Amino acid sequence: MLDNQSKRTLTTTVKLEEGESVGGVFFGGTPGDYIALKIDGVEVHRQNFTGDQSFQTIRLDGQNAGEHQLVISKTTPGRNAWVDGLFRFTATAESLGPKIVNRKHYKEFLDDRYLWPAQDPRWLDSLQTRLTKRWAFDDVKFPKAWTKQGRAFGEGPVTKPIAKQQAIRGPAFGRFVNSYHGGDKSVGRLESPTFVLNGEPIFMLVAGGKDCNKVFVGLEVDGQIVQRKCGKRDEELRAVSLSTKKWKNQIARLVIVDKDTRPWGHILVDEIVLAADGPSKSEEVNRVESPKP
Ligand SMILES: [Ca+2]
Repeated sequence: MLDNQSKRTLTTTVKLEEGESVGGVFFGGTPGDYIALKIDGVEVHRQNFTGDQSFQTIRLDGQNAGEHQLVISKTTPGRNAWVDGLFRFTATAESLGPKIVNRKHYKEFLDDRYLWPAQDPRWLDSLQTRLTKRWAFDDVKFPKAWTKQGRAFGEGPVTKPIAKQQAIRGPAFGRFVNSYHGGDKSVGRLESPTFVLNGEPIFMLVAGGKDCNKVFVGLEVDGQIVQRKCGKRDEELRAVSLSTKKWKNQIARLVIVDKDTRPWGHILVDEIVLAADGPSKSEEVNRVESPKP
């Protein structure tokens, strides 16, 4: 962590090979703060801090091989900016993974989030070919068209444990859904908008209580919960998947339910993705183009 209370600008030298970038994460900062790469004092890539209190990815692409200056600039005296885990790496859009059809792909996708800023067009392009839907829960409010009942889920996704909640482990990134608002005794429900199942799996991170009848993420088809997942009575976000094959072409929605008032009556959810339809990379030889619904 860098607490640069006293200095307004930190500069260090970094030698980059052809095609290398500097990665890392930042947390906080105030609007106007930034991290940048320069060559001979001329800026070649800058990322501005937005002041959002959640983890965001740093990615600064070098220009040619050679010596660059890495600059962290803090504009507001007395306000901190946190920058951590800076590293050199080579990642091209081509190296981004294939369509997410298994848990290994999903975990690679989770790792990729540390390399690509959320708004990087190459990252967004790659997601378009890999995913049909993604709910990252990284905004202050719940995603558009999701509905909420009860008070357990609070006013929106959070960045950290609430009150006396234990530390949260696993690949939490940015914000996530947490039904611990008001403690275990509170209840609530979140519902996604409806969507057509394409037969591909749905992946997500889940933690919290293990009574899947009372606290779970469910796939609802025709008003029935046809699949459900819950936690393991701890706060570790684990990758789980819901198969949708049996209900292909049917209309469904996801529900996140907390109707448990007992100890461990809460659930955490993050990073829900629906794999893209169409063939995966290994099947592309026989690819037939079909219009997206
Ligand atoms: Ca509860």
